[in-house]
Amino acid sequence: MRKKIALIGGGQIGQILAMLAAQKELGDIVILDVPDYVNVCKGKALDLMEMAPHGNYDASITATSDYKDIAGADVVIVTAGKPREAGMTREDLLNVNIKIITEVANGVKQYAPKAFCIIVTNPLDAMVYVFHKVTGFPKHQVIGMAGTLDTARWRAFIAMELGVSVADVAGTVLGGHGPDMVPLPRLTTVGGVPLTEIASPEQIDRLVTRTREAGTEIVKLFGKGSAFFSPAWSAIVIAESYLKDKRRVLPCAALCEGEYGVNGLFIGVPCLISAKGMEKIFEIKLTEEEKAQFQKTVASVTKTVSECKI
Ligand code: A3D
Repeated sequence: MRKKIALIGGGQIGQILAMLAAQKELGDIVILDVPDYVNVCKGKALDLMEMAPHGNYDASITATSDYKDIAGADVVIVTAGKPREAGMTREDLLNVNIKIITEVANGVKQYAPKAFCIIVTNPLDAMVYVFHKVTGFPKHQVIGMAGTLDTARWRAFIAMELGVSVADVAGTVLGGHGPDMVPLPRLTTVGGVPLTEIASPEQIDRLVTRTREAGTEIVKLFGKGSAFFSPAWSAIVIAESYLKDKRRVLPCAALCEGEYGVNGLFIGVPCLISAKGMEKIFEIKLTEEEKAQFQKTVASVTKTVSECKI
């Protein structure tokens, strides 16, 4: 029997998620959205079914506004919410999206209590916290997608700056999904060569800043709405690692209980994603400077989470 993937939210990211999940034949796909938008989602689902003969995939793709239809889903990816728009901070979205995520969490808890849940809605670190609180799911079952995207951006910018293949750039970005996230130049390599040996300090500073501001750079270009291709791919990479037990090590917002000196907070850390879900958090020995940066991002996430009053 095919796996089942429930996409909560069929907007910009949701539609790309559906396309990628279908192309990768990850399973049958159900898109859930609000009643006002469900016909558009039904149209997207039908369009994707009609793409299948050329896309060479077998999958059932449907849309609904009824949580009953996500029953038994293996993976749930949540993009339901309002996107950040120009001039709007992630924190502005907080109150609107808390309400949405609470409703989503209750629906998922009732109909797909065993699903591995990947949260994408912003402000990410707070929304994954709220989802986890409301569902009460074990920590291995709930993850926030942010570091996977932030790291993709970091790698992409390095490849663009140095004129090298992105396939050879390895690195990681820790912390919250905000302007004080922590790219780690010290641990980034290009074909095994340390980044710090082939890029100047000025170049590295520029790359760090661009990565931290990457979401905003796209929001400014769009004028309305936020990035969708790269966030969708990033969530699919996590889902695929779970469904195929690929055991990828990906930076995700995971519930830390002592790791990195953090307690009871979801924050971006390197995670082993296996058939068990978020199987393990890897700890990195940080330098004093990196620790200070990490504490700053933890303080930001703590502030946002405390504003959730949950
Ligand atoms: P958008 O195209 O607006 O899609 C959101 C969808 O959610 C819409 O189709 C809405 O109708 C739907 N929706 C709203 N309320 C509900 C509800 N109660 N139940 C079900 N569906 C609902 O946005 P998008 O796809 O561009 O972005 C989705 C979210 O991802 C936003 O919160 C973005 O800020 C966030 N985002 C996160 C990242 C990260 O890296 C974490 C990156 C980019 C975007």
